[in-house]
Amino acid sequence: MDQNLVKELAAYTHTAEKEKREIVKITAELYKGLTIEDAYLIQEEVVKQKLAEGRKIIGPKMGITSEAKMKQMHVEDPIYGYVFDNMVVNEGDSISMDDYIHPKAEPEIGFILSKDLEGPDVTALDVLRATEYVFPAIEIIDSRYENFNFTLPDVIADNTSAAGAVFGTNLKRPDSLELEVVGVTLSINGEIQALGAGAAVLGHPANSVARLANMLSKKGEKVKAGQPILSGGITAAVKLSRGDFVSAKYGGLGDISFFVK
Ligand code: OOG
Ligand code: MG
Repeated sequence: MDQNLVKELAAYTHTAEKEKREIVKITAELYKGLTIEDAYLIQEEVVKQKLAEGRKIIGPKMGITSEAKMKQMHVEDPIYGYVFDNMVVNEGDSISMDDYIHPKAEPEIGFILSKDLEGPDVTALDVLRATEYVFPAIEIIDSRYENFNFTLPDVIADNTSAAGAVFGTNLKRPDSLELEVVGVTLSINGEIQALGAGAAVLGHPANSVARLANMLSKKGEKVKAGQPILSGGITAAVKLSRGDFVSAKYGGLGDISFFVK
């Protein structure tokens, strides 16, 4: 793919993100033949542009790792993107609807590794052996595309809709839990809107982190120790509105919450 086009399409999604403005998906008109490989080149360019603007990568995220998400978004394969410093929301804090286009929240299980993981043959067992802590998280996604309408390459080129992340501080050792049977409810104003269990994420959330390591190895990168890693939405994402109190409650991993103003 032409390097100028990569830059242009990266600026297309990145500018929409900064201006909190909806755009038409790339594959509708601008570049109908966008492939997944092209899309990751665009994502890399988005990352470069953000770093050049002084943003910092906090950690990687996996997406489209559960059946609930595949069905909701009409796409079928796991993808990765990055959470940046300006996306982090502290537990119990408020976000403002003004900072987003049409945000949604999804409960996830986070990982922190004590050693780097390098693909291409990383297994869930390798991930669990390298995991220092797991923690509860809520991801705030905000596709820059109209109505969250996208193909897989479109959403990859949009840094997988990354817009916010609440990392819970209730850290647990991975061997103190059976992550696949950790249940979670996501509530808005005290009413359960979505529920699931860790197994929804590729059978076990550690499979998702293994997949991340194996995908990153294609570009010679590793999953790094110390970074919080989002393993992907367990349930469908829930639309947010002003005045919402959003809380996720996990079996054995505690609760996290935030407000929407
Ligand atoms: C894409 C991001 C998916 C997840 O956890 O599945 C994602 C989207 O749904 O807009 O972060
Ligand atoms: Mg997510």
